Amino acid sequence: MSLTTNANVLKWVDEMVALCKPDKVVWIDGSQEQLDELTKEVTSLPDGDPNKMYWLNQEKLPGCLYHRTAENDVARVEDRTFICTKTKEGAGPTNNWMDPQEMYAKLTPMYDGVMKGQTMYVIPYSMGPVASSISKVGVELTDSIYVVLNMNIMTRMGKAAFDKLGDSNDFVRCLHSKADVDPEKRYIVQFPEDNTIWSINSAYGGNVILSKKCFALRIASFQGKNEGWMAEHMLILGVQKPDGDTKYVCAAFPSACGKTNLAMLIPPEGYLKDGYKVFTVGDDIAWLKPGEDGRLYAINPENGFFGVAPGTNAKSNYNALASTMKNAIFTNVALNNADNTVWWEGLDKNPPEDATEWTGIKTNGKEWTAEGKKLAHPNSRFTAPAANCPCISPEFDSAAGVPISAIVFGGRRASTTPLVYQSFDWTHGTYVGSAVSSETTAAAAGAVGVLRHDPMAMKPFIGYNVGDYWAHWLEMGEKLGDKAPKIFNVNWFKKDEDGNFLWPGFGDNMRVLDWIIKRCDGTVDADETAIGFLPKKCDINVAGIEDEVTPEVMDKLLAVDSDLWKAEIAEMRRYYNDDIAAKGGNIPAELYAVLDKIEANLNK
Ligand code: OXD
Ligand code: MN
Repeated sequence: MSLTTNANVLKWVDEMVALCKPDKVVWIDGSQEQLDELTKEVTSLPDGDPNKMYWLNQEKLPGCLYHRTAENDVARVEDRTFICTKTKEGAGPTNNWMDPQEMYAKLTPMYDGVMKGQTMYVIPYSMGPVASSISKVGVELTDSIYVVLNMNIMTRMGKAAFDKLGDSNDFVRCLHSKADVDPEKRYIVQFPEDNTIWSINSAYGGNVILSKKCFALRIASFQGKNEGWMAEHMLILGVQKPDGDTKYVCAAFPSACGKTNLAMLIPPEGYLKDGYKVFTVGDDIAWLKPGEDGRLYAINPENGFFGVAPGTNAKSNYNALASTMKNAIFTNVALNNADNTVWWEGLDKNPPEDATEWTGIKTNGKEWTAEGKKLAHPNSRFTAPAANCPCISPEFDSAAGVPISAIVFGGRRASTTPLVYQSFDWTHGTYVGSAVSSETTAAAAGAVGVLRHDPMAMKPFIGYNVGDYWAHWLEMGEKLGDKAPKIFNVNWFKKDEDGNFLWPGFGDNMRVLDWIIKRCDGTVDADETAIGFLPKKCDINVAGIEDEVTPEVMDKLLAVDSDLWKAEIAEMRRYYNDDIAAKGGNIPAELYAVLDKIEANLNK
């Protein structure tokens, strides 16, 4: 029975049913009974069925499930991801593009009859607290129970989303079919002008939880441009000071730069003693909108974390690990067969002797067969409810969102970029975001240490032309005026001449957040340099780590090497000209002016 009388929803569902031809249509109301029934069905599938999910040890991991995807289906597929706007220019130089009519014509035969013999699940969901005016509704149609159960963790799923929508046509139409999980026919397609997403031939989280990257970043960034708000690949955290005042910060880093760790940071002892607390509002995505008071407010549109498991342990991220201890779904990690729990590289130093590799092969814990000799896939994931997180913010469900004081960009840079600096103003901050880049690590295939541009950490997620996206940033800055958040850049990864990291990172990043917040409060001075405002050496609190971060080390961390920066500016000019402007991106003149200004500063 349908859960809504919304004519737009009913018409679209009818059309998609006529196309996909499922045997049955089930409307997901979000009730526990229905979820229990679906869980029973998916865990009762025979071993070897690719859709099967498994119960884990219900004493140690209550409510937790396990799933393996096909070996060819373990990550997002950027080369098969498209932005289909009417013009190629609309998608711009950072996206794959195809004409929408051509793409519909290509994909329609693939969806024709694809759900014969199967059930179509209709999933209504709200991105963001149901009561928030910043939130938006999506509806995902899928033939996968794994998707339903993931969406239940990652979004506010169920009838309440339809109640929020009412009769409106403002919902994102998401169609997913796992089809044959054929990598040659895998497509992840956004049609921003139609509020539509079509995903086919994948059953892996990032390609099928369509609320996440597809809606909350690609479609939402396009909506934000048209409606005067922003969808960003940013964590949101709150720092509560001893006097009780909480300042909120958003931060955008490319992958493998510790975004989830910063979002869930545990402050160093001295800060804890003084009464500082850090709260997580979000670990991946922020929707930002000016509030009635003219400040910029953020909500986390998601309701859970879809985190990378390897490397997560009680020391690197206690709060993330704690979040996975109940009602979570683990995908492509390894199994410890001795007690039916999970394991991944970096959880501890003791791989289980009786293990099942992520590929499903049982091993003796010594001779592993999977490529790369890892028990868990390097991109194995946990899907965990945000409510499990010990440091979840009391404002997590706030309809108004939280007021943002600072926006922080960062990347992995062995040299050039100092530990932290503040942009001169919003326009310069927009430039700093456009210049986000990171050096590749051994975690990804290909050469190590190669610089990759990843503007605002949004390169794979901007749902329209990157030049227009930068122009939208500038417009937002103009609208916010002197109420705009201050914009900073951080680099936790600077190295000395011998290749050793100079900064301890993890919880000690609190010391940098502390300076950032003091800058927002106007309680600390800074040195004006060619590239922005830098901390005075004595203003980064190193109490407790003086042996490691000596004054000499701090000098290196805060150094601005003029030759390296001239090379950086030259590379940015090349990037703007060759990679963006020459390929159809209109770069706002204001950003070229920033390049000119910094260059002139360096030549002074
Ligand atoms: C993610 C990503 O999974 O950014 O969050 O790739
Ligand atoms: Mn992400």
